[in-house]
Amino acid sequence: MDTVLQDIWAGVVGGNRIAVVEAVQAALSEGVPPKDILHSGLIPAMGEVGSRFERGAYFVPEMLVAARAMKAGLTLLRPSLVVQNVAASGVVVIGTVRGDLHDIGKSLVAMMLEGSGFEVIDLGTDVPPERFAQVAKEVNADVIGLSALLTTTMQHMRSTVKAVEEAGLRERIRIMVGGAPVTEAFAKEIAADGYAPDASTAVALARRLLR
Ligand code: B1M
Repeated sequence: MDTVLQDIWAGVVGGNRIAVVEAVQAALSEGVPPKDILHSGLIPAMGEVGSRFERGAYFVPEMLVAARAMKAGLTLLRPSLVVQNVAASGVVVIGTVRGDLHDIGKSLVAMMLEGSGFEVIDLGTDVPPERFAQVAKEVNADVIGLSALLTTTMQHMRSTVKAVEEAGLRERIRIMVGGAPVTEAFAKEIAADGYAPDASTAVALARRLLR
């Protein structure tokens, strides 16, 4: 691995925000493509943090500082990811479902959608089902994007689909879902319109749903 990418990886795993900011800045000025910084530095580092948590080597505080360091890196990448702005392709209301505080994946998907010309309204984390429906109606959204990182909270995707149905919006608004525990089969089971495993597939899916 490139030294600078290794520094990014180590900075996130070690929860060292300043080291991550410096390494991402160095990578950008060395001309490392933002997608390499993301896919060979930041994202694998969070994977490592997750494995360390799973085997009891890390606890919540370590995950938290790693997440802060990753977010600082993402903030620097944002202008490069949102650079190829084209005409608005549609309106997406996105959020992490009720009870779930994980926001990095969702924010990355939001950033990539914005970079591909979508207008994105990001409702943040722990979003109640009715709020998705209410905002989607207010802004006349084309797509609602739901993210969940916990096997427990992914169940709230089902109640969100239901809330959108109950608000009388289901015919008009497409719903896409994603997040580590979510699968294509689960998306089908809850009657969502599509599932994407990562941020770039999410962009392709949103485009397809609008066609
Ligand atoms: Co949490 N956590 N966490 N955590 N955390 C996981 C998810 C976990 C897998 C760790 C582990 O055990 N290996 C585990 C879940 C187990 C399970 O349910 N199966 C877990 C747990 C257990 C918990 C707590 C319960 C821990 C506790 O308190 N005991 C707790 C729950 C809090 C809550 O939400 N109520 C908790 C808390 C936290 C922190 C707050 C400390 C922190 C989050 C900080 C933040 O987000 N601001 C945190 C973190 C950082 C993680 C890990 C390490 C990293 C998540 C991440 O940011 N990944 C995670 C382990 C892991 O994922 N390996 C873990 C990087 C990100 C780019 O990937 O989010 O998957 P991801 O997003 C991807 C795709 O999934 C997809 O595209 C993204 C980009 O490619 N995608 C979509 C995501 N949303 C999409 C939406 C789409 C389409 C694609 O369409 C709309």
